[in-house]
Amino acid sequence: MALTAQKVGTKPYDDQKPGTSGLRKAVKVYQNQPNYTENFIQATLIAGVGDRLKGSTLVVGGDGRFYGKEATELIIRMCAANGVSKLLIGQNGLLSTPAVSYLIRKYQTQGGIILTASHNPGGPDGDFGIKFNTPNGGPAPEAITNRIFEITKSISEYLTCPALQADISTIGTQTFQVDGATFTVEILDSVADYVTYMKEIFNFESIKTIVAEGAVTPLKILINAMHGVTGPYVRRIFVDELGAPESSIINCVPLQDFGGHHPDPNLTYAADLVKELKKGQHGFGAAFDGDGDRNMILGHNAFFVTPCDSLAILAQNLDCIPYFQKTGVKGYARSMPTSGAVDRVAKSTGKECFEVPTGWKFFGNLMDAGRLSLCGEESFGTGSDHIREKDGVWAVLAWLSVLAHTNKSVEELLMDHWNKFGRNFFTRHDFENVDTAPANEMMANLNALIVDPALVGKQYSSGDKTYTVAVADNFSYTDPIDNSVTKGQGVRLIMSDDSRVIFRLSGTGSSGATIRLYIEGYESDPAKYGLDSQVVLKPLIDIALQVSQLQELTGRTAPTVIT
Ligand code: G16
Repeated sequence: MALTAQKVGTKPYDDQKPGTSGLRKAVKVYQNQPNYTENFIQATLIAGVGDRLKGSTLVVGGDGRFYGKEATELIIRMCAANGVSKLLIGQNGLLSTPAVSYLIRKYQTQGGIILTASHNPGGPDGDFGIKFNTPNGGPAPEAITNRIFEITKSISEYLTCPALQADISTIGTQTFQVDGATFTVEILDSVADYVTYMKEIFNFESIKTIVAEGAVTPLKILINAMHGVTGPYVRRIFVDELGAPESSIINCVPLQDFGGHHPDPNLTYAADLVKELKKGQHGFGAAFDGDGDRNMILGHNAFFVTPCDSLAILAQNLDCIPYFQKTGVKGYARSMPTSGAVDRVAKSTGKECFEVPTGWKFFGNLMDAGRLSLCGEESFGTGSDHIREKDGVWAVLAWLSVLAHTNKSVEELLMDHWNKFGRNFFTRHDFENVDTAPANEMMANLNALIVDPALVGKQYSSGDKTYTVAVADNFSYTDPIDNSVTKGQGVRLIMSDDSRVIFRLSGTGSSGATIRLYIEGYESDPAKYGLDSQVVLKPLIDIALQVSQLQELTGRTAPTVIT
């Protein structure tokens, strides 16, 4: 059937500024406002693909959350009308964020659109999100997201092809004639390409020696997909390929509302995994977020590996992974609030180590320039230059590779690291859904405080500890590759012993403000390595609350989440 594109008039919205990772809003914001989604998609196509739009190929996929199917169908119609030649779409619209990144790279497309609000809750009363990734497979840099925002503020029309009906449930190719040009929709097996790639990166035979049913040195694992998009990937990789028993995987059916839970792999929201691991029957546990880019690693008895330590452990052991045997290890990076544990490994291995703002998009340039192999963030993101997104399943396969290679337990690997480098204690306290005005006031006060020359050298005491402020600033980053400057990325008080207190407002929430308080303290006394980080860091936490007046301003007496 011959189809025609149409121009549809629309009115702009003033709130479509992408945050840390795409536009995240309540589902109702997208659903109940005329053309809200269409406007953002049209702006994304213009700003993200621009001159290359006509005849382009794009990847489209998401984490299966509520409203994803409607948005996928809408994107198909709009791409057809905008002159895109081909879309590669995961079956039923399902693709993990790392899988989208890989497909963009593998098929050399002009980018991709990811439909996810990541770890935010889903369902009709939850959140939805739209994110554009560039041809390198990574999240769009700020130059593009700022341009998207500019376009959304003045958009007056979008293009669509209302009569086009594609079936996204059946694997295969469908073609349409739109204004005389061929438009192709290819529905892919959501997991096949990604699984093949993981088999190239890792030595599956080695991992099998510990996880396969009947293995000689068995490690009982429990992998929790939290009803996010990773379910089918987890089943195919851990059960079908690695031979782990069916009982090793849980919550593997993707649900539109993630079973009513918060699909965020941390000690609070993955409490069911923690509870199960505490029974002492498993040696390894892991969970992923809704779109599969985050991971949490636990050892025996739910021994918690902070994402900061996870990065450092992997940094030290990458050599056992075939991918890095081939590419070599170029350098490491972490986001600014992430602890300096990996910096200590970098120092000992003589590699470069970069500190970037929060947001995976800041790692891409370094990877493309061949200076970065492994990076991570305290927000449960770990990944490498195999793609340009963080990758939860990859992180678990990397951990299992290290466990199989070293024949050590998770806890032993951590103890080895602390014994060699000392322990960077780290915690993050989140105060979620705080009123915006007091949160902004707190940040304004802190910004005023750090420019006071009297602050450097000032001493703060709590309990038996006294700290002297050595550096006070708001983190600013100059990208070493393109020299772009990103300012205002978090207020830091760095103490003379390198302890740090950092304040930031989250850029991924959808209502109110979320204050993130990051605390890091270093200990080189082996007697303290086994202590609870909340106990060790209490003096710094108290000082942070005292300096910021967080409780007085927000009325919050306790964080909503502690990691
Ligand atoms: C996103 C970004 C991450 C970032 C995280 C936290 O994660 O991809 O790079 O660290 O947000 O951001 P914020 O502290 O601003 O909330 P995800 O998993 O939500 O895409």
